[in-house]
Amino acid sequence: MPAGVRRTAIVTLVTTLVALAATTAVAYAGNGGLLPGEAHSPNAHRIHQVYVFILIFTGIILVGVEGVLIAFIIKYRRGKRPRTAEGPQIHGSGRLEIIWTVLPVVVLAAIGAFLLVKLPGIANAPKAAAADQTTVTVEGHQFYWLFRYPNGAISIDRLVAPADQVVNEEVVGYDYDVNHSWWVPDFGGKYDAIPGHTNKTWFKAPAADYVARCAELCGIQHALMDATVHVVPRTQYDAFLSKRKSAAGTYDLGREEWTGVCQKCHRLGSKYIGPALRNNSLLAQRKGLEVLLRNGQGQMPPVGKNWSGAQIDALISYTKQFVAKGGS
Ligand code: HEC
Ligand SMILES: [Cu+2]
Repeated sequence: MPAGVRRTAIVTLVTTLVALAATTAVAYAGNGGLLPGEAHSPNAHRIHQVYVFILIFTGIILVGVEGVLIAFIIKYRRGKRPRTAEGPQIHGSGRLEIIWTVLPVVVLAAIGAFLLVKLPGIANAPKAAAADQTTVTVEGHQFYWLFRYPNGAISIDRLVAPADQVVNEEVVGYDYDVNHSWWVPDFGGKYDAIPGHTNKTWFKAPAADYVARCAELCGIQHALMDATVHVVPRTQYDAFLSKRKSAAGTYDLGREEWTGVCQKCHRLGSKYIGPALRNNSLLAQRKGLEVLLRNGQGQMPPVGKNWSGAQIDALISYTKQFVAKGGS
């Protein structure tokens, strides 16, 4: 090999190895390392098991194929043979052909069988008494998550849920909005919030706060479209539900609507995505505000198109404080 070519080969090899090592180190350092973060729900555990199972095969295949490739590159390098020398012409090898046909079939069958065993436990919630089941509707909107509970209570950007019980989620979106994707990494997969189809999933998690994200680039404030899943003991969950139906709960909802919906684009004192809102009389005007929220205006999406009258009342009960008495 001429010295120039050899130098290029060595530099390429070293650069590749350094890049590989650096990428592996970064992958190891972040979140769950090579694994997809932590699992805190039975379905997420099963997804992990499938992930690891497949990782073992793909790992062995990667090392095997790359190992043979490198070994062959070294063993069969040209060396001192002339450039024009022909290699030996080999036709067929019964044993090799059988091995490379049967082995992949066996590997794929093993992965397929393992998946079929695990899949029902990922898709379907375990059977539980009706009293121990909760179903929450998860609505994706620009740029907030809205949760509807069985008693009609509503919260925004913070899903409260009972600990260690099955919580069914029905993820929906609207045709006047864009697509979103509900993702709680600790609970496993991503579920599209799209119009015309309800995506169902579930979790059963110990008491803690879990991070949720919109996993679909959905517009200018997509990065702020995150939420918390606040899992608490059942008694606390029940207390939250009944409080939401009280006057104090209405005010709480109004505050969540302001911080979770309006503040994604508005500030009181300065222009942000939308205009500054302090002393904007609409914040205390039931009719005018309703028209704005249901229809949007210019660059402002119709963020409250499917809100009930009570939801709009809740917002005003909170935002009227930003309008000076007798002011503009
Ligand atoms: C996605 C960003 C976004 C969100 C979310 C948003 N707005 Fe707006 N808003 C805007 C923009 C942009 C405008 C300017 C609209 C225009 O061009 O006329 C605006 C305008 C307004 C105005 C001024 C209307 C006028 O003519 O004076 C009010 C009041 C308002 N928004 C209230 C709200 C409230 C209340 C919420 C929460 C429920 C909210 N907005 C949520 C972007 C947003
Ligand atoms: Cu989104």
